Amino acid sequence: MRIRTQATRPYEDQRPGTSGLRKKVRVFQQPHYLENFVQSIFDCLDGLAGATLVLGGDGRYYNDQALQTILKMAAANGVGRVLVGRNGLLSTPAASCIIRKHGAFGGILLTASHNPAGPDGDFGVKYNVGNGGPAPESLTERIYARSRELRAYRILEVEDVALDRLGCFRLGAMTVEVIDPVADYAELMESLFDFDRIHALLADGFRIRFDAMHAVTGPYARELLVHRLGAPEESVVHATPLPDFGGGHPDPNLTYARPLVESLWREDAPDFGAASDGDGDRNMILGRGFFVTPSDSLALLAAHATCAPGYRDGLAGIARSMPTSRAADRVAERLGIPCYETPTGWKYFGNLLDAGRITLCGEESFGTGSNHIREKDGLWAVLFWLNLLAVARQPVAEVVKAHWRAYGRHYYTRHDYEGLDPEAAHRLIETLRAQLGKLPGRSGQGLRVLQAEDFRYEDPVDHSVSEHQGIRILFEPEARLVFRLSGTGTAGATLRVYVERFEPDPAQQDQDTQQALAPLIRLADEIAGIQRLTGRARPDVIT
Ligand code: VG1
Ligand code: CO
Repeated sequence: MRIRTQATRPYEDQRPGTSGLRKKVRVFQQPHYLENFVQSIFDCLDGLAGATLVLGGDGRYYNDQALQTILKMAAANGVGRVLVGRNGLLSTPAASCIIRKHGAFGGILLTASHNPAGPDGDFGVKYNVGNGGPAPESLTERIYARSRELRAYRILEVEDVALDRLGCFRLGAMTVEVIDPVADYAELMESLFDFDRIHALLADGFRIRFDAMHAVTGPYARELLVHRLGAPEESVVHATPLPDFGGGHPDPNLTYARPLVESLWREDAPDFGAASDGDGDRNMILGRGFFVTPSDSLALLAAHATCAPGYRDGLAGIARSMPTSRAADRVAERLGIPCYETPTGWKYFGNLLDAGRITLCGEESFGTGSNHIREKDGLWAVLFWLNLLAVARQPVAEVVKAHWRAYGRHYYTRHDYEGLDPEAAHRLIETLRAQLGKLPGRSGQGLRVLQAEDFRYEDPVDHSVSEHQGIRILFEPEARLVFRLSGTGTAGATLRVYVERFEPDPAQQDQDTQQALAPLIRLADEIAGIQRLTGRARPDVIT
């Protein structure tokens, strides 16, 4: 076995976005493309020699080749040991859990999350640090800088290795340990939630349906919901991870998880429905004929947190990404705990979690999590909801409506305009930015602008600053518009428009969301000129 130093040329487009480097599979298939990025990661890690890394992915197309390449490169770069999920599978939350539990130096996660997979789909590589969370921006920027000057990478010349059996083997001087992808994660879940109580709920005939969308959570959901909690086998559907996710788009929302949504609106609907995304970190929660917005879900879990054994002692604080609705803020206020507002992306929660300032956190994009790991966690949210319902013994809709009566309702929606001409999308944001100073005081659709700004975040722990994290406009009476461009897309630009309005009056809390927000939605177009600048009359996806 020989270590080869392979000459290469730098690529200019390897800047990680909101969550790792995401590109079309075909981009990753260019000569040395993956290798360059992986070598750039390794070159930026001080103390890698002899260290333990965790490796796994969501099972999508190109995972297999990438796993082999990364293992050989890790061996050539002096890594001591790699823990890899059997068949290369690890959900993002499980990888975070394993990094923490085994005290690993970090981990490489192969996923493009909810983006479609297959030869024409997307692929992604994300580096997570020793706390189990996504690398902070300072590190991803260094990796990017390195990728632009890289001239060579190191790789072990050796045959591909088999990853389908548990156990250890050597690869050059490095140890590879193939581990059960589910065991550590399932054990952690059992330590947080009241499994006996959930078991009793299910035994009493409470029916659930979990849609793994042919992505990574199938084996996790089967183990937890069926084997440990006693739900009937048919409660978990689309449970076999497929390289192309069955041709679907594993994004758990009302648009892409349509079959699940329809089954919850049928006459014989189950009591509870849930889905997760490609890599298992997102969740969607449904009741019978009822959709829980992710923002409400965060607020509800916070309000009911002490019903779960893992949170019995209460919460230190809550954090939400800036575009997420302010429902959680109201709960934090009543609990007398701080609520932090961070830029979009899970990496911004890491410092707050590590410093013990927050216990729960979430994003409007179907992401919820806690200090148990450093990623958002889809099945965790599902189990938390089941724990809550096992205690409340009320339908999902009742639990949510009671919350609205107690705290007020935040009507909330997100409109996505996908595949835009990047120039037009950037012009829209620039135009908005240019008029921010003139907006306060202006009125339209019965709302008056209180404040308009380009969101800037200073991390309260390490004081690092992140600029241009979205344009937000606050109105009176309490309402809000946020505009930002996606940092995870791989084709054209995606404009996200986040719309929120607070409704304190219980008599007004039963409206259709799009109707309740219609004036604000019109205002968004008036202010930002969406149709004028992008040529689009309506969004592609509404969540
Ligand atoms: C989107 C979401 C963001 C989330 C990110 C990664 O980013 O808006 O809230 O953290 O995806 O989620 P963007 O930049 O496209 O808006 V996942 O499940 O892709 O790891
Ligand atoms: Co994801």
